Amino acid sequence: MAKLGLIFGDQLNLDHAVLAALDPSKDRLLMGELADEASYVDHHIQKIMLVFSAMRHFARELNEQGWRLDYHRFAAGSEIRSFTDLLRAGLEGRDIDEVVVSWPGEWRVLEQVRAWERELGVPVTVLPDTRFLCPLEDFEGWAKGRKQLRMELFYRQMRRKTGYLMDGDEPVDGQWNFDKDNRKRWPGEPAPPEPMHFQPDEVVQEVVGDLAGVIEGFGEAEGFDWPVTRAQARRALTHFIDKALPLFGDYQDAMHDEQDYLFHSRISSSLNLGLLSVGEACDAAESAWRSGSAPINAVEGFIRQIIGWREYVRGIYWMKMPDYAERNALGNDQPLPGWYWTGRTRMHCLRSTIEATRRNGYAHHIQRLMVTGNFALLLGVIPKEICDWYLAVYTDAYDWVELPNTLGMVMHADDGLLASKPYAASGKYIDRMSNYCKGCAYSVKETVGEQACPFNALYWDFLIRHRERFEANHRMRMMYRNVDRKSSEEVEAIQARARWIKGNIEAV
Ligand code: FAD
Ligand code: DLZ
Ligand code: SF4
Repeated sequence: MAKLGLIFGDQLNLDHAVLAALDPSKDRLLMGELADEASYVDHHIQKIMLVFSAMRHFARELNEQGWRLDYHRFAAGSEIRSFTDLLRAGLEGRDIDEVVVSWPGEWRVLEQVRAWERELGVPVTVLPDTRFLCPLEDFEGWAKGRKQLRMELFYRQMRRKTGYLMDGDEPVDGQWNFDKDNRKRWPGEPAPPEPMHFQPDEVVQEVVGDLAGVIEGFGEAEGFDWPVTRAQARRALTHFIDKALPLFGDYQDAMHDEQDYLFHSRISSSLNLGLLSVGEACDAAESAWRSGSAPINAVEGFIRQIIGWREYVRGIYWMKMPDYAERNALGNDQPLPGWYWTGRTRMHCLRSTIEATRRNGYAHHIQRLMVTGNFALLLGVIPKEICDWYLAVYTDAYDWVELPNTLGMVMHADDGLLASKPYAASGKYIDRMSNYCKGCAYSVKETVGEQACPFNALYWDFLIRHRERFEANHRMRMMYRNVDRKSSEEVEAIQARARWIKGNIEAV
């Protein structure tokens, strides 16, 4: 009798609970490129190329380490479409007494796993996912009994637990958070470093061949340069730490229409596939600070994103699913504009961000939050539609991280569980943090009239529409004071402009 370990396509780490639990001399492993996984949303083509290529490389590594692995390659028309099909085929004709997996990255997949014992008649063990620092039970323990689940408090606990940037029980340099130093507009210099590009190797090219004519996906395949192996991911991390980390903090919130990455790390796809560990990313950043090659605002900001936000959103996801995905606290009813998929809008900030997303399968955090996200919030897009868009268009997108960021942080559809106030902003914010408005057909200074920046009327209309819900929020008091300064004629004109934008959204 033997065990069968199924390795999910985003858990490509050798420090894997399934590998630790199995014996390569008698147990077997199973992996599969699956039509259902490649099509549950209209993924960016680079995401599918990345996941399949990284899976094939990892399979090679497992073989080299002596594991007996059955690997199902993607084939159009294959009857093996889902994880359940894959497992059924893997069990056939074999004497398997236990299936072992590690906790998957999506509720949808966990539901399949939970049905296996009944459907396939085999005991199934689900082990923890070793790619995260905070076990799910620990997150629940932290959350229990708290009225508010503020990220900042969770983050401080994670700093204490991991020891990152700690001096005994106190944060180094006397502060937990240097965010106020991290809001500079990028003035055009210093030039950001070229990110490390990885030419598609023979494995990527083979995947491209297998997908040709079968899966088109969103976006462009041309220009694919993502790390597909652990060695490449480590080189990309080192490159970031040496070249970009020192200014990561200063320009963390900046945007520019000719700079797709500025000083961001581009490591999310590698972290989320298991090619890089959270520990090695944070160790490298802390070492840079200790050796004096990167300042504290950059290093603290970077570590906060990883041991703070990343672990926190995962905890929220698993604690609140499956109901979380259905939430629509603001009662949104607008469909997602079609140009989110094409970039064909006259609004330069949105066009530029969406075109870069089509080109790269990437946008950095502030573009996701304050451009594509903010517009969907102000317009009142149905949460499920905008969540599916975010889940599709980035190479780093998986439900556990995409959903809380979109539904919670951006859309406030969880009624403030994740963010104490909505990140609603007018065009003024975008103008302050980018050069987009200079190249735009609209005027950021105007609120009504044909040439007025659509963000402006939608922003005031959003505040007016949701007054009852938000006016008592002390963080929004100033916003409502500004609403109150508007005359009734101004309010009417704003609402008329907002109605026009909604009615003509495809032409905006
Ligand atoms: P950097 O800016 O260099 O940050 C370093 C790392 O911190 C990232 O690689 C990432 O692992 C982590 N991080 C930063 N912010 C967050 C965050 N809010 N939540 C979780 N991790 C964070 N990130 C994803 O990995 N997958 C997603 O599907 C995803 N969807 C998002 C959707 C929306 C609407 C928003 C606002 C944010 C989303 N994020 C998502 C978070 C963040 O935008 C990306 O992690 C980041 O842009 C990735 O680029 P980077 O590696 O250059 O990040
Ligand atoms: C995102 C993705 C894609 C595109 N394809 C596969 C696949 O073919 N096989 C696989 O095992 N995983 C894939 N994934 C990741 C899954 O959708 C899912 O997010 C994780 O497997 C859950 O841990
Ligand atoms: Fe975007 Fe408005 Fe600026 Fe145009 S004017 S780039 S729509 S914020």
